[in-house]
Amino acid sequence: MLKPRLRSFLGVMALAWGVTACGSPSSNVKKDDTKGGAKAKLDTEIPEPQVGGPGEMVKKFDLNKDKRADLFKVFVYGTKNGKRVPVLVRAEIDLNGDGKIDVRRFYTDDIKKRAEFDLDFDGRFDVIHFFDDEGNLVKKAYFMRSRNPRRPDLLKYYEVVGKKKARRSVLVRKERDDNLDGRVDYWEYWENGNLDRIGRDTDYDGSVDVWEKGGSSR
Ligand SMILES: [Ca+2]
Ligand SMILES: [Ca+2]
Ligand SMILES: [Ca+2]
Repeated sequence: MLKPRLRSFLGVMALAWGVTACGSPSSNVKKDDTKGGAKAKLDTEIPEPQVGGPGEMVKKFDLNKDKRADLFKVFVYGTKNGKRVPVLVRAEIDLNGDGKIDVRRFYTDDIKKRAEFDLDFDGRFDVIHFFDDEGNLVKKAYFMRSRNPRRPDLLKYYEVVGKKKARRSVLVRKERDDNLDGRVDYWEYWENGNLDRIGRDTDYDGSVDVWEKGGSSR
């Protein structure tokens, strides 16, 4: 059985993905729906996340209907077809309702360019996804062990294949920095969904010492 908190978290995640994936951001702007009615009872023990900065407008959404905002859409004014309109630049989500943001998605010209995830809810972002100009995933950077934001301990690279609606991102390479010295020491090369070969830099001088044949089907 799923715990209620986890169920709520999964619900918010599913809803958040649906809402933030919708077309034109300005058409999705709704009134703040967190005010609640007579029955509204705010959990004052945990403050809502503080989202937005100077020049930014924040629209709040309560996706799991617990009377606390969990999705925050951030807009700045831009120009579209000669008109001054709010433009979506960021969506921030508190998945587990602890008052801290766990997912941030960044947009340029309505296309998502980057997404950051705090997978273990400790307030530190652990994974960053990067997208190309069409919003296709091209890279993931993991900071599971590394505390240095410039030095991910794992990178995954993707190639975008297929046309139009069939476009998808396929894993082609993994690079790992096992000894956390900022230099890759483990490589995986993937072809057609299969691990083709592995390279290891066993003396950590930056170049591969041992090649192994892949063979895994995943
Ligand atoms: Ca949170
Ligand atoms: Ca974390
Ligand atoms: Ca290394």
